[in-house]
Amino acid sequence: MTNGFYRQQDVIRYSGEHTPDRLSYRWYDPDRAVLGQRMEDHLRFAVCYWHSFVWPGTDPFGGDTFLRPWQGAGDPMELARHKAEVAFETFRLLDVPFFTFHDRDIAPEGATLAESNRNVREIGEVFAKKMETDKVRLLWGTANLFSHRRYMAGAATNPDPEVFAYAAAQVKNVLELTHELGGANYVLWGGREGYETLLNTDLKRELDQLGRFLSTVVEHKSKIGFDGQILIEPKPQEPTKHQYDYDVATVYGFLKAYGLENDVKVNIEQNHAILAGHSFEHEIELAAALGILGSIDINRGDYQSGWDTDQFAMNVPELAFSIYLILKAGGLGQGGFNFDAKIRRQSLDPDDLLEAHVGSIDACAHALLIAERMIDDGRLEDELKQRYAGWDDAEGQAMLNGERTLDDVAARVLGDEIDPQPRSGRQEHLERLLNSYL
Ligand code: XUL
Ligand code: CO
Repeated sequence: MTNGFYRQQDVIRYSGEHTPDRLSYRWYDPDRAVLGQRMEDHLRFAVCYWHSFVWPGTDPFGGDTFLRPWQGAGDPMELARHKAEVAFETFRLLDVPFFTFHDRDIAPEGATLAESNRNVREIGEVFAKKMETDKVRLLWGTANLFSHRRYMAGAATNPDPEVFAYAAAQVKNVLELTHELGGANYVLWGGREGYETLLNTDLKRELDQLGRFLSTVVEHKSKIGFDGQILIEPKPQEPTKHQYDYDVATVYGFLKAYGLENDVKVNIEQNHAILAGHSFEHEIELAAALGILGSIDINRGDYQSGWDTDQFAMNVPELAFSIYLILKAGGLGQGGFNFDAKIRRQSLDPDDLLEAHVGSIDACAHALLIAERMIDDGRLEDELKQRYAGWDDAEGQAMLNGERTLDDVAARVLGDEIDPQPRSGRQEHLERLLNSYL
């Protein structure tokens, strides 16, 4: 069933690097073995519901541009069913293994929370039925705790405890649906968990509320036997001026403070990383070092604008180094690469939506193959090992393991007349080496 939405009718397949075909994969070959694992299982791509099927093409200065058939007037649940048809047709055509959604993406808000929850469950049943025969699985579900005006001053961090309670009731419904659909993860992005001004904000209280909220989610996960990961998605600002889940480092500090560092990981988004003044690679490497690397929202921010442009990731060299770091960290496990990315508002043709995914899937697959060469060749890793080799010596290990006091260390330096000589960091050499794999 295509609903006549796309011109493309056949599942998009790998046709090789030189195919002139617009809707064929040039690099993404799902069954190809990469470092002993299928390409599909390394990358675990997901199509997101919100940008691809909900966003109508608005920007702050202009209205809807896409005018999709399910975005017009009509019975909201009928439109939601139509949207689900096209969404699943998209997953089928792209041959992706996963999708992601917010509750409010898939079903309309009702007059009461009970009605909203029922609407979400009704579309959840449509998904479950389709998933009996389709290949696609759920990478993660999440609750939209930021669009409705009740959440304008935050959800968990709202000064009104009834808003906290309402948000908790909404999360319970989506967490349970995610569990029933066999979701691999559950994501919390604190879209309004932050503040506009400290003049009206009790920061300590709000952090305690957020800590408690997250703990209830973790407790409920165990209660219902959900074995997916709970993930926080860091973002520094937008929509609020300052968001509590600023970046990976801030989230880790927050998890430690509330004793949740073993229960919650992070979902890192490229555009959020650069909004925080970091690189995507920095956020990946730090999360891996702290043991909280969970999943990726793959997209691309514009380096000149200070907002979340959410473009499809197409920069192969940048992706290659990022994927290299993920491979070195042991891969994403239950996580995946979720296309939290939107086409530009002028990309009106339905098949533009397919091609955006095809292009970015190819960019990631190409990058994965480059990263494989980097791993197989091993020179980058050797250079790194060499740089720290001194720490593997007996004395380096003794200092690191706490077997030397400040007195011991000082006595050895003075006694042996130690005079360390600086060594080159070889950055340009390494940059050339990186380029040699592209
Ligand atoms: C917003 C964002 C969200 C989360 C899910 O910037 O990235 O779409 O990924 O709520
Ligand atoms: Co995101």
